[in-house]
Amino acid sequence: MIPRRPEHAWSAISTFSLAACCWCTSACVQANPAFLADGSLSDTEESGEGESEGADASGAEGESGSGEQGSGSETTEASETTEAIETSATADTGEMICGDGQLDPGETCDDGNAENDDGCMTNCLVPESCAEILAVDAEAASGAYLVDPQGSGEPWEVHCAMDFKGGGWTGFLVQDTCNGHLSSTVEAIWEATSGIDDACRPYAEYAEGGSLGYVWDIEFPPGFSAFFLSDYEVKAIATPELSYIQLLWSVPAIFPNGALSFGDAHAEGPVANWAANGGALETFGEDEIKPYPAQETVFELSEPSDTLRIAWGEYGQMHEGLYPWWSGRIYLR
Ligand SMILES: [Ca+2]
Ligand SMILES: [Ca+2]
Repeated sequence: MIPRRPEHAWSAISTFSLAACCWCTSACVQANPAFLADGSLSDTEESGEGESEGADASGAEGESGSGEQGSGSETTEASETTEAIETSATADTGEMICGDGQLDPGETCDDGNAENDDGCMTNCLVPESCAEILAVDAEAASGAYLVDPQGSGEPWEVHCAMDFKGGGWTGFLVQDTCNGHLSSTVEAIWEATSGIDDACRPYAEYAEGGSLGYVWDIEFPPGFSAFFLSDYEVKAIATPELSYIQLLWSVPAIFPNGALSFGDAHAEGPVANWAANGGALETFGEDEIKPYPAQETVFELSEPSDTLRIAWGEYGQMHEGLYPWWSGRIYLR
């Protein structure tokens, strides 16, 4: 099911207190708010192989381990044993023991098991990215993993692409930008009617001609130096022309063409662009959804960054606009 675009810019986000601020100035920044308060993802979520076991890193709070590493049956006994070892080790040497289910200095978690997909790795660190998981387990398979990129203390599920071009790619969904998983902001360079729909997707449009330009910055604190898009789709509002090859973030469109671009928010301009990547001749019909023209194509940044930027703009006389990320995943590494 495809949620409909709301009729009025802010109707879909009227429940958010910060909603109305962006009418005031062209430079105001709108936080992309928590949307699915229960942390659930939309129906676009892939089930994926390698389903995570649902365990989290709460073992970090000092619970005893699950005992999966050993015979697994005498949990209490195993716990008592490791506790004794721990006490002894601490008393004797102060050395940390990873895998004893106790949070020791130098550990950010210790769940006492041998799994790396549950938000606590076997080195007793909570992974911030799929690259960290691959570094711990070179044999890790592609699939669902729990990670905590922002150090929130609540690891959440991403898809790790472990067998694509070196592996270690962290793949997240548009919904992760407003359910508390990843911080993001939407900023108007050229302001138009805009908002965020009920599935967490920002959009901007003008109904009777004019210009619009927006940047959407998504923070990824572990840092990344390359990205690719997978099953990534864009939805038109009316009939935008994305034939402009954007070079600078500060110039989102040139009459009569618009643009859709991706890159490092700290750089001067994008490294991926709809028109430059083969979409120049693609035309959108009314409310049409199209795949980004370069899927599974790795785009390299000139230097590592911690913030991905998605930019879109339009400049023309017709009713035009865009949802720059309708569905699919973005993978960072
Ligand atoms: Ca420990
Ligand atoms: Ca684990």
